[in-house]
Amino acid sequence: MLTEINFDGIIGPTHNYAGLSRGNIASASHAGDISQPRAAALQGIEKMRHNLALGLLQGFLVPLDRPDVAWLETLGTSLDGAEPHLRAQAWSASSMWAANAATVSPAPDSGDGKCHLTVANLVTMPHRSHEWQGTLAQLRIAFADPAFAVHGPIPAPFGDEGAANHMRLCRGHGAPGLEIFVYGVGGGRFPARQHLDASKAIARRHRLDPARTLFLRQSDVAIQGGAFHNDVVAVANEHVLFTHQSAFHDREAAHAEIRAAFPEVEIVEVPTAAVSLADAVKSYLFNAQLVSLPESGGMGLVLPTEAKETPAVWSWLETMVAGNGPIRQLFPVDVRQSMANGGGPACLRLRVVADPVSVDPRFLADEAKLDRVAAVVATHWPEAIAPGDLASAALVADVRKARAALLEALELTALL
Ligand code: SUG
Repeated sequence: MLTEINFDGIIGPTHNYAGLSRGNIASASHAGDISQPRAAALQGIEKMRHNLALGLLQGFLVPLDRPDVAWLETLGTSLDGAEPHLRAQAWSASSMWAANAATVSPAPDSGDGKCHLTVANLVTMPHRSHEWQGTLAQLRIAFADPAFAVHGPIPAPFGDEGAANHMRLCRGHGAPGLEIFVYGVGGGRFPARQHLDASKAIARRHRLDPARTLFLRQSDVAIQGGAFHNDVVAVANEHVLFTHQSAFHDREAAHAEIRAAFPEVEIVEVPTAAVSLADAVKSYLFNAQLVSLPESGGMGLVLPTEAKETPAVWSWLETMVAGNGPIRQLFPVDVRQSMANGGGPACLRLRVVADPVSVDPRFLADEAKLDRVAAVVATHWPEAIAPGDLASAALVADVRKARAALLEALELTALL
């Protein structure tokens, strides 16, 4: 049976705060802080456990081999010789944000009845531009079954940031859906990371029906306000679109296009007067996992704890769940280590609608497997990384050993 499975990026042992993402306010404001990779990974594991307990299906992707020496070699340098900004870009654990791993079109949406995945090229940010090779290697293993078609990246210079700029509306996850690609137009102080030509290329490759595909422009106000991905200001699940008033360029036209293509849509909009864009970005209210709860039949929001700590946001949410709308429950989770780099609960996961039996079981989670992962993390992940540590040969050896131990525990040593 087709079901939604959330694949979370396991937070890698090189997690650090290098201030690498221009336009991502959290990344810039935490630049130079001391990170806590072990605590970060354990927070991510707790989120997976939380969602398993809700009765949701959970998978994961493993951290990439970092620091990426091969990438530095292509730049004619090495870990020892690299300029500090290149060294930091080689060290980034940014593949934890699995929403940027790929764009996924479930089988009912595609012309050939396969679930299509296109690995994101992430070319706008140097530290992310060398993720796709390691991510693609995993996607090819996890989704090797003929039920899937896994594609390489869209060529540069068309920036593609994966599922973070893609939403799907449908009657149920296994039913045909309306796929919405949200792109940005450059020119402002902060870069637009998703290019329209990339979105259109993905739709063609995934053999989507043009009548069930929309390309909507993200508002410049949102991008310049720190919403570097659309999933910072909007999230969809089944027939519900949960969005901030300032998410789309020409809001009325965007809503009209959505309603015309998918009349059953229920748009739950948060007005700027109730929650400012600044509060939405700071609290990551929309970077929530909007999930269909198997038990109650309603929907729930898995939100960062920062949403609870932002008074305007929490009071709006409490009023919403007390009403008669489709979103019935709020589940704050602590992913502060990731949040400090601009990654909330929704950034940490890639949604794939598929029959779980068609997925390589090594990438699927249960409590026992998460116990094993947590034990490896507790033993091998560094407790803290300060910016100056990135020059340490001893730390390089430690993080390599840590990743190898994880891959061994998961029987994924083919990825070593
Ligand atoms: O690409 N942060 C990530 C956060 C990605 C969030 N993902 C989604 N919204 N789906 C980014 O900006 C910061 C790394 C640093 O500064 O060290 C970083 O890459």
